[in-house]
Amino acid sequence: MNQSKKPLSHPLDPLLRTDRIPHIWCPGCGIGTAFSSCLRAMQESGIDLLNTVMVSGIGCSGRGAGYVKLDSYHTTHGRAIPFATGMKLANPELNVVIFSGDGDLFAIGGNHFIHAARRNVDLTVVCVNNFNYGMTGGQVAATTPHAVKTTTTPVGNPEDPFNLPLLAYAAGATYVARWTILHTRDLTESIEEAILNRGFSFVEVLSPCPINYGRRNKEKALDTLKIYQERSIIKNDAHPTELEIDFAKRVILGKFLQVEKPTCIDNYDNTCRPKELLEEEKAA
Ligand SMILES: Cc1ncc(C[n+]2csc(CCOP(=O)(O)OP(=O)(O)O)c2C)c(N)n1
Ligand code: SF4
Repeated sequence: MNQSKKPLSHPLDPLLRTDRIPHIWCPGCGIGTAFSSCLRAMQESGIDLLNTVMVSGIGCSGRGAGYVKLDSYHTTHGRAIPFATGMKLANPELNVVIFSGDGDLFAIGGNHFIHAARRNVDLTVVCVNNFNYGMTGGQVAATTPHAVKTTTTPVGNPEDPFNLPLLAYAAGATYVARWTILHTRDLTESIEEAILNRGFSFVEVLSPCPINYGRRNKEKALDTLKIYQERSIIKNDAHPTELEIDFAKRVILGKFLQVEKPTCIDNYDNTCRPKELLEEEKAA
């Protein structure tokens, strides 16, 4: 390297642990793009970043927490949401953003997801959905499309995947959106809205894993982006029951839901008694 040249900088450097770069993500992987959108959204939302925490589970996506220069926690596989819930309940002033993979959040961590949504815990969940367990070699996930090949379904997945926005909606989330890593502006704006939304907020990000998913299905990273470009339809307010992903036909993207509801903390006082009981006691 020419020593007289200043090292290249990036606008997100202040939010990155640059000493940990180069990152582990493979060439063509979409996680870096999803991660940049998430960091930009955190920056642009105007929240106090010194009072903001990022939490991830384990997986390639889960590495996000290790690269962000904020308070951050790289928790065990599947446990990002209960960890984040504990932090939020202990310190309601914290902004808590979860950045993790579909395997982490919806397979081993699936139960935590539905209950945090049901309780309307004020968290923002950004899920990188690459349709498989990328880090461990490309096993089938709860999001793998029907008939797709993975290491554990070598002749094709016999099962049907979750429709994640429908699951979030049915469980009680108050903000639900889906974008791809090709739609970076919409994605960034959506994550920003999700961060500012009071309540359980969910943003699904469709993202290529060319190494473990694409390779087995003869789909290079650019092929995946082309599919995102040609088959995605933006339909804000679409009903979550319409949102099954069918890459051969169409994939609906957009912001599907934003509603106001009391959060978990609104419903309890700090002794964990329902607010109604307190009011009755005060009135007595
Ligand atoms: C309790 C436990 N079970 C299994 C694993 C192995 N493991 C690590 S990452 C992972 C899956 C990651 O998939 P996903 O969350 O979709 O993230 P990606 O790597 O695709 O970004 C698994 C099964 C583990 N680390 N801990
Ligand atoms: S294995 Fe897949 S998800 Fe993991 S970094 Fe590589 S391309 Fe990305």
